[in-house]
Amino acid sequence: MTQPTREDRFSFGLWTVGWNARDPFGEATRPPIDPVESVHRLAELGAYGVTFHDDDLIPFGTESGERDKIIERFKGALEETGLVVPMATTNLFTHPVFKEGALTANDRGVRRFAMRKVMRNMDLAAELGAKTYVLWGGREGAEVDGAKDLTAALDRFRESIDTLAQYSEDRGYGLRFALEPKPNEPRGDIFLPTIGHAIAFISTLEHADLVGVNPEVGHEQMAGLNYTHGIAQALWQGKLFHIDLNGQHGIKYDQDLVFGHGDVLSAFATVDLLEHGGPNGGPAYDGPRHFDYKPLRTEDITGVWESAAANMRTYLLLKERAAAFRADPEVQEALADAAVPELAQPTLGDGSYEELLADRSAFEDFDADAAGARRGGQVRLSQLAVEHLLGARG
Ligand code: GLT
Ligand code: MN
Ligand code: MN
Repeated sequence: MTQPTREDRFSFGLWTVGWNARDPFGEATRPPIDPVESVHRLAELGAYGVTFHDDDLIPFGTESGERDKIIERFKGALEETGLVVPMATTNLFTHPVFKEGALTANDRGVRRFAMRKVMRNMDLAAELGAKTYVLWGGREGAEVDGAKDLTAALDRFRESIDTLAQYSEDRGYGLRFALEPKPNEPRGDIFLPTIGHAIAFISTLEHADLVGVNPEVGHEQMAGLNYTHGIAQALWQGKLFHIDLNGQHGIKYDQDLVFGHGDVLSAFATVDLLEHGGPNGGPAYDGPRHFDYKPLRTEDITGVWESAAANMRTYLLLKERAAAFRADPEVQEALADAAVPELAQPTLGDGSYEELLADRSAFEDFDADAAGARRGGQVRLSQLAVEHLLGARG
């Protein structure tokens, strides 16, 4: 059960295993990996999909004849291995041209270039069968508030995303777009910093139905937020179009650790939600389980593939533990004791406040002190989760 198969729908970005470990303080510690090699290794390890930025596959500035050859070779690797491309994205952050922003740069020429760069890679994404197009606006933001017209930036963001969605529709690509929030890094402050900001922004779009979110574990945790709560809201609003799983230890730089190698209790809750929906059976996620992590800089190439395998194995272990947790009669009893199932019951009796006003037991005769003194039962539930996670039960 902890051996990944295609049915588990695990996918990886080329930029994850392919990261050569250059960081702001030091040189690369590993040689680059040929994307074709990554496709083969990921397939052997049991992944079903590979994702990429345009520049991960085709280095920035490659002339078109060479570009075609690279694409053909990549397609060959996909055919040989059966790996699919469920998602693609654009690098709008590495080249100096994007230092002040891409789709929201002050410089209109940069914005127009950024838009064309996205459109060109959407053509390739559609050709390779991708269903989701991720937009991570790492350079969309500012360090100096006075250097950016903040509301105009949101206008330009909206204009770009609506245009890209229209382009996908007109070309029959059928792509759905997933905005990836992040609070900061590389910009001092990034626009649409959290899941909540992104979902609120999406509601203003002309093509709101085609746009959702791609929340990353570490990005929400960098903002001190509860990732599982965030994706639950995205699911509830039908906006969880894609997901970036990884690990993070609290509020600090973006660690991009292996999934579960940060806040493991939170990872347990995340897998439980993704696999089972809420305890009262809310919607579960049916998209790819995509890992966006970085193999530690200390590792050599062996460590790279070990870490890729670790993401999948950790997910499957947590899935197993979450299923055991749900199936445990004592957990069922503890859930009932903590009144968890009761929340699924509407607050109103017949849907009107008239019934509520007429019900003396709801207010006049309600014993608030008794309700306030009621047993919580939550510690027991928490301990049962910890014990399942530690393999101490079933
Ligand atoms: C970049 C970022 C990730 C995004 C990628 C998509 S690129 O590595 O740190 O979180 O998902 O553009
Ligand atoms: Mn990250
Ligand atoms: Mn990500």
